[in-house]
Amino acid sequence: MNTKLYNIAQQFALEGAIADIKALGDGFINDTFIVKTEGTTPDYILQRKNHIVFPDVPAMMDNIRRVTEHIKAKVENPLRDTLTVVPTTDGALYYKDEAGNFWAVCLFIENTTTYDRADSTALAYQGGKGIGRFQAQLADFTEPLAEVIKGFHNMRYRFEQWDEAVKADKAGRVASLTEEIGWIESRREEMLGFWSLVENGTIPTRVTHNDTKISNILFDADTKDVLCAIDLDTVMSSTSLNDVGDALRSYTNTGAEDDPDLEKVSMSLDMFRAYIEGYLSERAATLSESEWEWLAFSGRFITFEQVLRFLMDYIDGDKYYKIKYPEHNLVRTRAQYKLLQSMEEQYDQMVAIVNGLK
Ligand code: GN1
Ligand code: MG
Repeated sequence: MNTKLYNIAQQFALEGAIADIKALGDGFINDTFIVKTEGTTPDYILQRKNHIVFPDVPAMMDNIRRVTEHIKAKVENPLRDTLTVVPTTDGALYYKDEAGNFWAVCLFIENTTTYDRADSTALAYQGGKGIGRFQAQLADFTEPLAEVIKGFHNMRYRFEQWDEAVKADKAGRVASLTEEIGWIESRREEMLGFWSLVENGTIPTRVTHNDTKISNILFDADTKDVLCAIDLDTVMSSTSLNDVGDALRSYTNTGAEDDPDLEKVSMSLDMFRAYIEGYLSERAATLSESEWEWLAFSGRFITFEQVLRFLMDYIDGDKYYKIKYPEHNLVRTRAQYKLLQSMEEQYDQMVAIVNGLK
């Protein structure tokens, strides 16, 4: 066992003796480990929170604590139906090590599964239901939440960052990206047009998850029913459409997010219908007219944003997302763009499905 990790885990108020610590999952931002304990005591998730991406980890952990406590008060099984933050032995929500890294722990929820890809419409339905329920549970959470990443899904702010990145051309890659940059520029007006509806309040702002890809959702291992949303780092005020859009980007893709084979990438209308049906099973009664109207578009919006973010990181010299090989962010950009095009081609059908469910 890695003694450094062991010493960090020991800072937290864990039940039982640590038996093993292993790396877990494939997050793009944080480093995640599972801490196994001996015997029947619970296991734990230990994370090094990326403090470059999240400049105020204490505020982020406080968001997570308040939101999970709010949910716990409403559910049947508070230790299973949402995350449980485990404090340090001093009662803090995080531990800062000597190197300045921030660490946090939550309870590992037994007998659960995660997926990288939706392999059935039943799973997509469950995923939609899970996020719909999450938003419904937090509909009466009225305390302000810290904005943990400035302008996270704010398209106007994203375009400011984009303009700076293209101008600075830090990695000297802009000249080779004429076509890809054109993909962004040709949609600038349309995407900002949508965002202005959020800015002027036509589309309401609520407490949302903001990172709803399938791997951030926990399912029951036996029933395959959705259990809860995990990775609550980006819980903030936003439009609930962003949660739907980011999930559609993930669940409806017939290929991988970073598929090098673009033939495999497209949007599945069946998955789209299933996700939306699941979401509406929890949210149909409380959606505003404007949310209904832009529900299908949300998939295009967040997929576009992801094309922009991957390409911007490639232009910046790969500073934000973890990459597995040098061109990874460019491969991601192209695969997400293929998905965006597929959504654009099928947009009339997406709208018809939403209208049929109204
Ligand atoms: C990151 O943290 P993770 O791997 O769940 C990113 C999301 C992106 C996603 C792309 C804080 O999610 O916004 O959509 O990668 N999270 C952050 O897969 O930037
Ligand atoms: Mg995350």
